Amino acid sequence: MSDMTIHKTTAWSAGPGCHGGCGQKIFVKDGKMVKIEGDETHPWSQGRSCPKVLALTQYMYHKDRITTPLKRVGARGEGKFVPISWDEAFDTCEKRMNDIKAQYGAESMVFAQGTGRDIGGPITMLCYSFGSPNWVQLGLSGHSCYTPRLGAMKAVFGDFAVADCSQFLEKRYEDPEWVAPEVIITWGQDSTTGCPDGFYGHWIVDCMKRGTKIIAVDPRNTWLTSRSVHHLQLRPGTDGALALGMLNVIINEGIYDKAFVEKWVHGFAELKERVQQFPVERVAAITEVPAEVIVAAARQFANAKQAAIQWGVPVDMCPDGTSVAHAITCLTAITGNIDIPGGQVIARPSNGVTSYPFSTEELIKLYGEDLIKRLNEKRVGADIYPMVKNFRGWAQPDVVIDQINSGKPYPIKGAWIQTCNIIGGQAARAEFHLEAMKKLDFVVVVDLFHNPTTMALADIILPAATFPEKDSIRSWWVPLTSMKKCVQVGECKSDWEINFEMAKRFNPDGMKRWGKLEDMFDERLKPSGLTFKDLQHQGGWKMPVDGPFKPYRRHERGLLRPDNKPGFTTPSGKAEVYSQAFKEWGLDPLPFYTEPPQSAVSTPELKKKYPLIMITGARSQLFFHAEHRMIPWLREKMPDPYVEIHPETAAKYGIYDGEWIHLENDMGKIRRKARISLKVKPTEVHTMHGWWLPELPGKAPELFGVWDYQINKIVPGPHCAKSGFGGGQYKTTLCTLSKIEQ
Ligand SMILES: Nc1nc2c(c(=O)[nH]1)N[C@H]1C(S)=C(S)[C@@H](COP(=O)(O)OP(=O)(O)OC[C@H]3O[C@@H](n4cnc5c(=O)[nH]c(N)nc54)[C@H](O)[C@@H]3O)O[C@H]1N2
Ligand SMILES: Nc1nc2c(c(=O)[nH]1)N[C@H]1C(S)=C(S)[C@@H](COP(=O)(O)OP(=O)(O)OC[C@H]3O[C@@H](n4cnc5c(=O)[nH]c(N)nc54)[C@H](O)[C@@H]3O)O[C@H]1N2
Ligand SMILES: [Mo]
Repeated sequence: MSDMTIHKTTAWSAGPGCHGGCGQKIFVKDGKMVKIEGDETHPWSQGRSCPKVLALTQYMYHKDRITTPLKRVGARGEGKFVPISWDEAFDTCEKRMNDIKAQYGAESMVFAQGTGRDIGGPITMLCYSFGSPNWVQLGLSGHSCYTPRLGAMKAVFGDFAVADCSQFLEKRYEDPEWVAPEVIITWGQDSTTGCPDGFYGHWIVDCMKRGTKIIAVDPRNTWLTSRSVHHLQLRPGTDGALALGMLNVIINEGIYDKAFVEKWVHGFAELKERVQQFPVERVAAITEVPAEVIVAAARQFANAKQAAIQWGVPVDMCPDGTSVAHAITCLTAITGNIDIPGGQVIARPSNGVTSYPFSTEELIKLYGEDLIKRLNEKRVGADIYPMVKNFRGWAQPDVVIDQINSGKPYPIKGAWIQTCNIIGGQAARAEFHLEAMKKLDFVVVVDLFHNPTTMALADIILPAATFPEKDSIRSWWVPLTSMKKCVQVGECKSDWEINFEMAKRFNPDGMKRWGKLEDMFDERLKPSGLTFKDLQHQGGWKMPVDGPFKPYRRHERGLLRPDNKPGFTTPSGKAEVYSQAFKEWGLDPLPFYTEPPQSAVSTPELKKKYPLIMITGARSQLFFHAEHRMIPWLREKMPDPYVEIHPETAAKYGIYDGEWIHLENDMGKIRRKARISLKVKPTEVHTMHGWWLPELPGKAPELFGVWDYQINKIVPGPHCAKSGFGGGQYKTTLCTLSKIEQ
């Protein structure tokens, strides 16, 4: 044991794969990680770990891990790759990408990422250094993850906000300024399972232990819904109507926060008028939630002294997800639950640090309007969707894939894919995506394992590092943290190292101010007054001190706005339930409701043919999306993909528990093991996404069984959102069940 060393770092990205942020202790012996344990001194995670972190040794040292750059030698899909040196890999990427740029323009390369890992920084650095505006979560229909929620909050409050579980205070629950929310609405989020978006599920449990009551909005029964005071078990995708109905109750009963509305809310009269279209009986009919439950929940939320809402990706995946998020944000605004202890706490990147200037706002600040103008001229979808243009520098994913197909208005010829498995999990209508992407001239995938996307498409594969193998910084809300490299596996490099090298090749002038990566971290960290080394010396994390980055009541103290006047960072300085930003972007300034594109109302004939509503992708603690199926400790706990079926439904279809069946609709069918379960209503089924079987042959057409098991083969696109953001049909597709003929 004598030579064992312990290194503290932050878990984020490869390994657990997650949105991360928890403090971990890495035990290293003879240059290898031998054990990992939660860091009990870390203010966010307080020593906790999830199964994916605990299985990390199996992940890092897995026999199938890719540990050198690879070059494809056979035809695409044949699965033949040979190891090459980093020099050859970098040179090849540089040459092939420059060829595309010379022939078609830089915009003909797209830079595709998956969810919010440590990637927004490295990938935009590379994308903009190459000169392309097309940074995109490719395949994620409607960019229906987080972006709609962020957009709505930005429009209403000018800032983002999250449920206050004391996470912005170093002393946490012991801090005298904090009070527990009387009520937390968990709205389409099972945070105890997924710890999504810089929020930890155990915080909600900690609050419950301190008196918080839960109102759960979820079509399924979960651990959390079973402990709620009200479970609003709505029909999937009808959240917008529910929120508008709750607003109707709160406004018409006069139980909103009158003083706050008077002083701080812009457009209340217009909102009041709008919600009259949503009397509770109508909403009950749309959502299938009994009217008295809607009324009781609305009253409990509004009458609480302080109350919070913690919401999840199903909100974004509703049709017009941005508007659904807008409606829910209005609930917070009119009850005065913003910027107060135990309410919705304004969340800004820690100490004003961001890992790279990738928000439109910051890019303008740094490089001027010109760059943005130039990028927006070519950004895919910006001409169609003003919000794509003005809010976040994404290209619109559904439009990108159509453009890869059509070549109009300009051809797309290459893709740099980093942290995403487009074919195995991220993309709706996965086969359509594969067929389109096969047309690309050059595809790079930066990943850790082979998967259906690497097999089907990659010309070059670059091996990425897990979190104990990398240096980085993280400022997703608080605390500001550093990640410290303490081991090396094979020749793997971090996404930062890879993209830093490539960005220098494409943009030597712009990148020359940073000799090495750490110089860039130091520059980014400047607002915090710390260098990368300082941050590490003080234990790897820093909580915010009083000012614009620490709660509460910052709007009253003039700490939010750049002009230092009291108020929110909106045009009116108020919480804009009637959003001037939306209006300017040609969108409805008030929240509205859109029926799911497939339903008894929208498509009665289809509903007869496919009577079941298929909810997909409720998270499991064992896997992150399409990852981890090759990790023995995790797979052992869930060997087979299953579908939850209500006993009445199973009886109707003559299906027994454990039987392999097909889930089917006009797009095709995939296999699932039946799990008879009271978690779902008789009218609905639920199954997880991201299934492919690493133990099956990887070459095309098998692609690890992806077409037998990947649910997104039968999840349609395109999206359904006037803003361009929201409305992937991941939670609302219709299907039926059928027997597998032996
Ligand atoms: N372990 C693990 N953690 C993860 C992930 C993972 O794959 N594995 N993924 C990460 C990512 S990228 C994300 S976006 C988050 C997602 O995590 P969450 O935001 O929690 O979203 P889901 O797990 O999809 O669904 C949460 C709950 O919403 C319910 N639901 C389904 N459809 C609807 C609907 O139409 N309306 C309402 N109100 N509820 C509905 C589901 O039944 C489920 O219980 O998790 C992140 N964390
Ligand atoms: N049916 C259905 N489909 C869904 C959803 C759903 O609810 N239902 N949810 C959607 C949502 S919300 C999202 S965000 C997307 C997520 O989609 P993705 O983010 O694409 O999800 P993953 O399957 O985890 O693929 C990530 C890939 O990146 C690799 N990877 C992990 N960490 C790192 C890293 O640090 N560096 C590099 N270079 N590679 C890394 C992994 O090995 C894996 O191959 O999926 C969407 N797909
Ligand atoms: Mo997501």
